[in-house]
Parts: sequence; structure tokens; C-alpha cells
Amino acid sequence: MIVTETAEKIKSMEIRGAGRIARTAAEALRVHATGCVTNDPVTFRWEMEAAAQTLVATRPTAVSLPNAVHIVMAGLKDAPTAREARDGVIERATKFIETSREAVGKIARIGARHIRDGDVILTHCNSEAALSCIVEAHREGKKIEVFATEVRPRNQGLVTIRTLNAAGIKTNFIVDSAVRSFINDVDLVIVGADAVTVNGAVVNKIGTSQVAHSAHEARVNVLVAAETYKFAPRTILGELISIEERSGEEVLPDEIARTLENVTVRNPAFDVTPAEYIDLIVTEEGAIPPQMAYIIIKEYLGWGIEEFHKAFEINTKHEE
Ligand code: RI2
Repeated sequence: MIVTETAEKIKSMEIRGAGRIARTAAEALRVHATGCVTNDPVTFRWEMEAAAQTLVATRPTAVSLPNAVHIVMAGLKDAPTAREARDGVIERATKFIETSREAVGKIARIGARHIRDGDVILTHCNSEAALSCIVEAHREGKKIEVFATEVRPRNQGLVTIRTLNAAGIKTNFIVDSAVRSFINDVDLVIVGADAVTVNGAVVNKIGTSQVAHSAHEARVNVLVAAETYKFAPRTILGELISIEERSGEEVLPDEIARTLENVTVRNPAFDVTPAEYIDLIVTEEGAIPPQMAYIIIKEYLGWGIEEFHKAFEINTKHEE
């Protein structure tokens, strides 16, 4: 029940934001494990795997979701009893939720160091991690001003300006297409991430790559705030991040779209910003240039190319 409900809320974006999705999925697995009363470890594992699959299938782009599920489910296979398996899931889920929250606090403090007194910052979409840096810089007494975009079609910019307003930060609210007109008034761009690939490309809300492109052209630094669990291990194998395309109705009501027989409404929710347009990625483990993404995947997520070989039993030795 909790799993289906949570999955629905993630799909409909009632629960959104890559970090929040991950924590909510971990919480759903924790509750599901608690309520799964079987004494048979195999049945328990099957039930948990089905729940994990339902959650992961909700939104395909934010890698925080499969990473969180992977962390919570790790070791389930080796638990000798259902009880140990259940305790393990509960423990890992609790720890994940806790460290995810702490990570945002650490990112805030590290990110704020890169914001100077007097800076004008532009942010796109609504990222808890990106906003935490901005709010922390303000809290430290730096006099800052923000440009926040509207973020069509789901208007996450509204959530952003409410947070900035509540924190007492001077904010300008602009439509997405006004970014280039204002970029010369901006000192620093700060955005979040739904996924970071091994080559340092950042997948984030649609429009981020246009923002980063404008910033690059205007020589404005781009900082990405992302917890280590938003880095995508499978990109080591050359796997691409799939970009979610949501219903066209979010962009144009169906009753209008229906009258335009030659028009197809397209609604990709994310885009890819290449590493060359990004100056720094701030993680809870420190700030890194995007080209160092592999280090995060290997050292902090524990996925090196060797782990993939082991996991998929790829035989790297030639037969004699
Ligand atoms: P935090 C959001 O996706 C935005 O793209 C945002 O930049 C990113 O997740 C990271 O958000 P959506 O759920 O985890 O709005 O930093 O599609 O909050």
C-alpha cells in the first residue's frame, strides 16, 4: 500500500526533487519491510524486490532514486533469516535518510564558500541542494541577490521564490526565456542535479543547458550542487541517462492540442549540460571539477569498473 501510494505521488510529482524522491523511496521501503511479516527470507526478498521495482519505475531520470533503492537493498541476498533481512533494510533505509539530510547541510556550507559578498546568483528550477548554498551564504551575512526562473511547464520556480522570500533574500523572478537578457547582471549560476555522469555531464531540469550555455558565453561560473548519490554508476559502462518525457498536457491543455492536428506537443523534463559548461560540482564530500566525477562514483558510491565486472560476471580474462 505505502509503496503504491508513494510511487503514485512520485509519478505525479506531488513528491519531487531528486533528493526528496530518494528519501521518500527509502522511507517507503522501510515501512514496507516493517509490514512484511513473513518468516521466509526468500519470500521477503521477493516482496522487497517487487516494491523496489515499482519505486524505481516511477521516474527514469533522477539516478538518486535507483541509487537509494540499491543502497537500501544491498546485502538482502546474503541475510540468512527474514528477520535479519528486515532489520538490514530498516537500518540501511534509516541511515540513508539521515545521511541524505546531513549531505544537504554539508553542501550548503561548502557551496556558500564559493559565494562572495555582493554576488548576484541565478538559479533554475527548485533544488534543495542549490538553494541550501544560497540560503547559507545569506545566513553568513553575505549580501546577495538572486534571479530565479519560472520553470515551465511545472513552475517549480514558484517554490524557489517562496523559499528565498521566506529567508529574506532579494529575488528577481523571470521567465525562462529571459535568462540571456539578464546573464550579464549575474556573477554565479547555481543549479541542482538529477544525475551526474562519469564524464561530468549534468542532467537537470529542462532549460539548464540553455542557462549554462548563456553563462559560458558570458564567462559566468556555473556551480552544480549535488549529493554523491546523484552520480550515475552505470554511465561507467557507457549507459546513457534516459530523459523522461512527460505528458504534453503539462505544456498545452488537451482540448487545445486536439484542435491542432499537425502539432505534437513535446515535453522532455530534463536536459544534459556538458562538463565544459560546468565549473564546479559541490558534493557533501567536497567540491570537485566535473571531470573528477569518476572518483565520486568509485570512492563514495563504491562502484568501479571492477565492481561491474563482478556484478555482471563479465569475464575479462581470455580463455587459454
Ligand atoms: P534537489 C528536480 O527535478 C530539479 O531538476 C532539481 O534541479 C533536481 O530535481 C534536484 O533537486 P524535478 O523532480 O534534490 O522537479 O537538489 O523534476 O532538491
